[in-house]
Amino acid sequence: MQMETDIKNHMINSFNEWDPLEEVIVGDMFDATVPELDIAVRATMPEDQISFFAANAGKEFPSGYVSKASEELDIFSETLSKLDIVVRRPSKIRKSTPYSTPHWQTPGGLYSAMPRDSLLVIGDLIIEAPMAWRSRYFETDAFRPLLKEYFQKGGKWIAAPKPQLLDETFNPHYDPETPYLTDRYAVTEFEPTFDAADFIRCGRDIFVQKSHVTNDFGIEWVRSHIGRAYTIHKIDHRDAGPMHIDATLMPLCPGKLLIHPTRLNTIPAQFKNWEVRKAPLPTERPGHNLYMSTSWLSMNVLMLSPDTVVVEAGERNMIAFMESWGFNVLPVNFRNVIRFGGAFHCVTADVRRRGELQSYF
Ligand code: DAV
Repeated sequence: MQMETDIKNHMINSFNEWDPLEEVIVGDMFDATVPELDIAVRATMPEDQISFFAANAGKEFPSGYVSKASEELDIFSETLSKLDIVVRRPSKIRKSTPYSTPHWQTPGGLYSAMPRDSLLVIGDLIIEAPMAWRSRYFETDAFRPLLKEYFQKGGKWIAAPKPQLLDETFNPHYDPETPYLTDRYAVTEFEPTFDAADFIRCGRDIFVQKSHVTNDFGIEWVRSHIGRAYTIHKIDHRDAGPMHIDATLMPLCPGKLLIHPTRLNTIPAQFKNWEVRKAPLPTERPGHNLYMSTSWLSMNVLMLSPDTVVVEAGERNMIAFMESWGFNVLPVNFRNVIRFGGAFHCVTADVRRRGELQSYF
């Protein structure tokens, strides 16, 4: 009994993507800076944005877009607060400062907008991810005050081995079309790298995709650190430019799995008794440039509970789809945030949900 009480009182307690949300970190856009166009960035960014990255590395993103996205993030945060969800924000640390290691230098960082990428929350543990982009080397700094506080209040906190990100980490001959067949990803197996957003949690089962930022070494590192209570399953995808699983495979609640219509080669066997539906087409937004993603961010939703989902207000198909699947939809305007590569799942790290470790399969 004593143990159960302890678990319920943990500051960090988040085993899946849907238990009722109690506390969440929401990212911010402070000093968002265009990242250096290194090999791993090149491999994952939209083709029509490559010249923008090449010309603007280390400079600020167009400030009008940044301030509009900031406003949307603030409104989203207030909306969650009004629902009695505790919202925490990163501290304001400059991103436009050049930095170097003994081996390389870069004109600056990126942003603190997407804690889903840098912080992997599993149960009562937060893991700082060893991210492959040199521009994201210090990204967790802005979250350190929160991480220290969570630790002091009983959470567990570790950082994966800091990668060196030497040239050996990257494969200039990565396969831009079928890396899932040739196994030629932008990151080599020189050292463990992963972005937390390549993992998605369903209690005792965690799904991961190998990608241009997450290698097998990184996946094995996570496996060896989270213990026997969990099983990690590598998904069989056919994404030409994979980076992050959360616009490909989105478990919404026990029994309901949302998938991208074409990116999965096979649906993981664990879901055989779940209802699996393909995401509807995203809203077309002519002239609305997305610097860092496809429009499939329409799938990048956040569950507030097993029956309530946050969807981008302009995604009419997705809203209707979710309603007809039995969910309550909270529409939130995020049209400017999505320019920067993420929607509601990406901009959050759900540190506490009301629930316990279970098996759903
Ligand atoms: O469709 O560009 C976005 C994933 C965001 N974490 C895409 C994938």
